[in-house]
Amino acid sequence: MDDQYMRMALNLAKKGKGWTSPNPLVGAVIVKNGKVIGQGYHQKYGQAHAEVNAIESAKEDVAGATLYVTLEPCFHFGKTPPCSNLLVDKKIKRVVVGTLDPNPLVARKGIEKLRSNGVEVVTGVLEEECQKLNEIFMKFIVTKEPFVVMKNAMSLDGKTATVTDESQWISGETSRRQVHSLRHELSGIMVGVETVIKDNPRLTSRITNSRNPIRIVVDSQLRIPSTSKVLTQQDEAKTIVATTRRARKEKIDMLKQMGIEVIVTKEKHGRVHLRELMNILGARGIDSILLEGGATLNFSALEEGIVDKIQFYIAPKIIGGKEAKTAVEGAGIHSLKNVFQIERMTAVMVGEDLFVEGYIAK
Ligand code: AOF
Ligand code: ZN
Repeated sequence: MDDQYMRMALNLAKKGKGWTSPNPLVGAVIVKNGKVIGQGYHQKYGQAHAEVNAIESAKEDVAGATLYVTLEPCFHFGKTPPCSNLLVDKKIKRVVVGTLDPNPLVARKGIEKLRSNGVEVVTGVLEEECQKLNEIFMKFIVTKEPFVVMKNAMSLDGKTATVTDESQWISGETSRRQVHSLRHELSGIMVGVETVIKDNPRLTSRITNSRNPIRIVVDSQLRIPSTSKVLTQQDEAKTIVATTRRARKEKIDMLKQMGIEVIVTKEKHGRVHLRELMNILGARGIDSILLEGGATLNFSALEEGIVDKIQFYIAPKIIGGKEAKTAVEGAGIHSLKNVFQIERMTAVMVGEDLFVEGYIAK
C-alpha cells in the first residue's frame, strides 16, 4: 500500500515539471482510515510546498493520518515556514518519505524533527524513482552547477546529417515533440555557434502551456550573425552568448546594445572554458541545461566533464558517407581506456525511433 500511495504522490509531483526550478518537484498524499483525504504538489517556484497544499486540500481533520511525500519534509525557514513543524502541529501520525533531501539546510533534520516529536517516519519508499524525478535538484543543490543533458538525433549508422549537410528531420515527429517538452522542463538550452550559423534555430519550446529555456550560445570568437533568430527574437526567450578574449570588443558592445548578455570566460584549448561557464550559469540559478550540439561542442563538453546524462534518438534510417557529420567529433580520444563510459543505460521505442538514455560515469 505504501508503494501505491507514493506512486500517487510521484505522479502529482510531475505536474510541477518546468515551473519549480531551481526548487524540487514534490508531491504529497494524505491517507486516513484507508481513504485519500488530501493531495497536493509544489506548483511553482517560491509558492507553497507540497505538504502544505495537501493539508489545505483535506476535507477532514488530518490528525492521526499518514502523509506520503516524495521528498523529506523541510526543516528551514525559507520562503515558507518548515513543513516538519506543520506536520507535528497538525498531529500527522505517520510520514512516509520517498527520498532524503540533500539540501544542507534540510538533510536528515526534517526527519529527526518529526521523530523527536513522536511521529513515525518511514524512508526510502520508491526511493530510486523519487531520486530520479529530482536528479537536477539533487546535483544543483549540492554543487551549484547545472545538470547537463546531451541530446542527439541520428541515423542508425550514427550520422546527424547527410554529406550535403541536410539534417531536417532525422528523428520522427514523436521524438521531436518529446524534445520540445524537455526544453520546457530545463532552465537552459546550449548550442555551439556553428549550429546557429547553419540552422538558425529559435531554440524554443513549441508545445502549448510551456515556458522557454534561456538560450546559451557558445562562440569563442563571436562569429554569431547579428541576424540570428536567437538574437533578434528576444521576446521569446533570453539569450546569453559565451565567448573568450578572442572576441572583438566592438562585437561584444554591439551584442550588449541588442540586450544580449555576453559572458567572457578563460580559454581552454582556445575555446570557451566550459567548466567556468557552468559555474557562472549555476550562480545565475540555471540548474539544468539541454545541450543540443553540435558535434564539436559535444566533444568539448564530454572532455571537460560537464555532461551528466545523454539522450540519443536513433532513427530507422541509414545515411552513410565518410564526410557526413556524426554526433560527437572534436579531437576524439586515442585509447579505449579513456572512453566516456555510459552507465545505467536504457532503451525504449519513441514512435519509430529508438530512444537511448544513460548517465556519464564519473
Ligand atoms: C520546495 N517545494 O514542496 C518542498 C521543498 O525556497 P523555499 O523556502 O521554498 O525552500 C526550498 C527548499 O525546501 C528546497 O531546496 C528543498 O530543500 C525544500 N523542500 N521545496 O520548493 C516543496 N518540499
Ligand atoms: Zn517544506
